[in-house]
Amino acid sequence: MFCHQCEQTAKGIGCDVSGVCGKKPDVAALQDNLLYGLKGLAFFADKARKLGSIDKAIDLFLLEGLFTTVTNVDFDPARLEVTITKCAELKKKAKTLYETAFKAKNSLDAPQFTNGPATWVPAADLVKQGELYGIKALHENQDISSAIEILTYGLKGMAAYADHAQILGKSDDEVAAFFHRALAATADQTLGLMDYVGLSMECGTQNLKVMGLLNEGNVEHYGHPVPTKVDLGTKEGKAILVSGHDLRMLEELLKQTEGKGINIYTHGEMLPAHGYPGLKKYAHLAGNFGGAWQDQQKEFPNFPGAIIFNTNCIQRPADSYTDRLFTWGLVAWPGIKQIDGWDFSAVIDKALALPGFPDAPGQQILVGFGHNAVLGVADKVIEAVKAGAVKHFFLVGGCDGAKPGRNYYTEFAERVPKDCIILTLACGKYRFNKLEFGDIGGIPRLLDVGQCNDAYSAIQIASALAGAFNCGVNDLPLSMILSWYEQKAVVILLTLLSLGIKNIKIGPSLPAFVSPNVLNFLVENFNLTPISTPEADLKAILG
Ligand code: FSO
Ligand code: SF4
Repeated sequence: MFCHQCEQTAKGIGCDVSGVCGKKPDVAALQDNLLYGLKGLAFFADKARKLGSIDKAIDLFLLEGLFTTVTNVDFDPARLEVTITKCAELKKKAKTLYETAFKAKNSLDAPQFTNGPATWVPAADLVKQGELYGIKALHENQDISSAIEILTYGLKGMAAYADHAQILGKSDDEVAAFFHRALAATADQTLGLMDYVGLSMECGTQNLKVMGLLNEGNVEHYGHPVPTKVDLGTKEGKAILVSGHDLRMLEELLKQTEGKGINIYTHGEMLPAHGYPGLKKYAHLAGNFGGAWQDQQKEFPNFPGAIIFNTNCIQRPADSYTDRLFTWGLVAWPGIKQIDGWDFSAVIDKALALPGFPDAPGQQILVGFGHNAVLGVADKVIEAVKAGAVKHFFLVGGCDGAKPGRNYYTEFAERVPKDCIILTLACGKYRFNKLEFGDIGGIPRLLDVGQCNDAYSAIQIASALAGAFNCGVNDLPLSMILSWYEQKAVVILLTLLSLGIKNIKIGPSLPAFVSPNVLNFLVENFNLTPISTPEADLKAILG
């Protein structure tokens, strides 16, 4: 195996014996095989679509297939084999759609393709077959290979958001067309470096649309987030912990547990759920438990109820809680019970059989500062900037992770001068969201914008501020200090770059899949730089 798609990759180079995430070589090979099959599917789906032949099942499967290969999602070889088989069926369907549409248009048989993913069919030994399709076989040119990887990881990240959006009934045909065209392009040996750079920028643009769709879906279902205090303590009663990102799944669980004496706690990236009126109305949405995803093995043994993951980031479960752990959607771990569909009675029964929590009030933290809430007090914010009470805004956010070096973000937030406001989002906020930051004239100094996909909200806030000050986003007193871990962070970075946002600082380390020349390109065109020390970076920003 060889994988370096995430930040914690072994030695900063690549996982080649086993994944630091827990991905075993057979699972890595199956994921590589699936990705290659998806390229074949995209190849024909793209051609069929260009001839007017569209199939919704193919569009959906492409998203789910890509999301399956995101870090910390699917570790189950048996499930991956089923997914690969489905990929083969749909690829065959896409080929037929293309050939039929071609013949109808040209009164000729469609040309046959004799190499590349177009010819992919699953072999008897899927693991062995997958070993042929690793990233080392992508392209002989290191820079082109790097650019293909950037695009691929961007597509994987966008697929995760597009999947959440479609669960809420939101999809877009232009986005589906881009997925097919861009994924097919990753195997097109006629393309060059700048083609992939262009496609990566387009991926960023499409992802803004996808995050917008997801935001729209969330807001239509649950209302705009409002500032809300979240309890970090516990309430007496049985308990279920929900980890992941999917609000719709949480809503369904809240409905099914109403009146059963079960309290629902959020974990990790589910924390922003508390700010949505349509979710906070459930009195048994009791609070938030634990820190970011990488602490689950330490914290879950102390949760006396059932635990369910609806997306990444799942880690290898410790034995002490495997019997009360469940997965839903695309997340899978071998031997862990999977909830297929929307019936959570197995999780509820498990929670009822476990002791639950006593009453133990704790600290409260504030969430719910999406763009609607922040822009609702825009006048106050603009006034404070004009009066010199607010000197600078920092967006300090992104993913958290286990590797050392992430204390930078805690220290950075602590050192931000008292006349500056910190916007945060995604799981990286757990590095500092329990600290006291106070306020500036009633505006909290720490504003939790939401989940990673709420980068959409942060972009809306930045654009509105730029509008109010009649300048570009790059001219605002705003600096972005981002932390990355997996492929959703990659696509968010592509979105920011596609908007022309410069001077972003990124850490804790640079992606291993970015070649030196591609990195130079990013530095020269966007002044994208690695973090250094909180003192030096703050000094460089504030002067
Ligand atoms: Fe974190 Fe995991 Fe939300 Fe990621 S929980 S690391 S970028 O999945 O998506 O921020
Ligand atoms: Fe390694 Fe990350 Fe790949 Fe897992 S996803 S195998 S940790 S690079």
